[in-house]
Amino acid sequence: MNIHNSDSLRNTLKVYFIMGSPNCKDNPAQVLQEAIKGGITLFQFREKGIGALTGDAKVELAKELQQICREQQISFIINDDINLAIALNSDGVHIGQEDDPVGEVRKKVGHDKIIGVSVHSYEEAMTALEGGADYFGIGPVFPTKTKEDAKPSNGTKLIEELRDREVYIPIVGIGGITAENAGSVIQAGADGVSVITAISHAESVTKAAEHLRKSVLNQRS
Ligand code: 3NM
Repeated sequence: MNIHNSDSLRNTLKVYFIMGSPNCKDNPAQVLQEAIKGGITLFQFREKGIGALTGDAKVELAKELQQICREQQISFIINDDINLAIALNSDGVHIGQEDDPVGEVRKKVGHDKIIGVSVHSYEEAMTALEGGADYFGIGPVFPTKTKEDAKPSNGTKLIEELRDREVYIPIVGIGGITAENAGSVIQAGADGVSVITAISHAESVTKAAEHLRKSVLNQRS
């Protein structure tokens, strides 16, 4: 996307909601609409875990959620599935270390798309940066039960290390983040927070998103 230091991407990353059907108690389209009403700034479709949809059903849900994002002018990012991201012309993709190298993904999706990369060390961060990542996802900051193969939580150490070493790419923290602890993630140097459970499992999705948004916007990084 070539906007590594752009304020527009930093702002877009502030309240970053991720989900797929296994994360929702209600209909995912309704959960997304309520989250948007509460002020999320970006959405990632991540159809993973027990009961995750596959094939046509996954594609149909992705299209439905993308349409909602389009109507509400929220960027729509797809987790891992590069082919789906290309087929749907999504605004971007988020990839992990086990996926194709960033440079390969960049060639496939083009320069106008957002590419987010999960990184767990300074070395992984440098490789992703050289490959053309637009932002990093760093976690798990706090313990999480949502990702089965999540690494042990590591607090905000890597976020602080990257900022200390003058790496200014946009960063979001992920893993166990709530409205209560989001402030510490921003204070550590992140531009935004990515959450699944704190919004998708809330009794009121809209209020949870509002609450998280307030916590993030009230902090100065
Ligand atoms: N990635 P919750 S942790 C999708 O550490 C994901 O890279 C992580 O869910 C990482 O907000 C995680 O419910 C799960 O803790 C985040």
